[in-house]
Formats: sequence, structure tokens, C-alpha cells
Amino acid sequence: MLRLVNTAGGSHDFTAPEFFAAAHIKADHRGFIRNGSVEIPSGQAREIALLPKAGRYKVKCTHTMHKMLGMSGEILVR
Ligand SMILES: [Cu+2]
Repeated sequence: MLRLVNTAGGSHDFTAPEFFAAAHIKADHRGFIRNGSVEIPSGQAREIALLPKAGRYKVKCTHTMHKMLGMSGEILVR
């Protein structure tokens, strides 16, 4: 289960297209993902049941300037 919690005052997204493309995602949870990205409004959470595939994947927030502010990283699945 991937649980994304946004405790901030503004919206953020979790954008990892290669990660989502490689994973097996529960059918009725696929609607949360658009173009490899999950939007999480302020104060909300999203839970996505998935089985990730081993590998390294880039992840970032695509909101304006957010990547520059440090919202990027790497997902490592072993
Ligand atoms: Cu952000």
C-alpha cells in the first residue's frame, strides 16, 4: 500500500511515471493516477494498493517551483 499524506497548507503531487508504469496497481485505484502523477490536496491523503517492481525510480512534485524547493527524490524498490 502506498499511502501519501499531505499535511501542508497547499496542494502537492507525487509524480513518478516510471514507478507507476512498472507497478501492478489495483484496478479501482488506477483512477487516482493521471499521467504518472497523484494529486494530494492540502490536508488529505491518498492510498493506492500496488505491487511495485524492483528498481530505481525518480519522483518529484510538479507544482510550480516545488522541485526547485527540494521536492524530488528517488524511490528504491528491492
Ligand atoms: Cu509540491
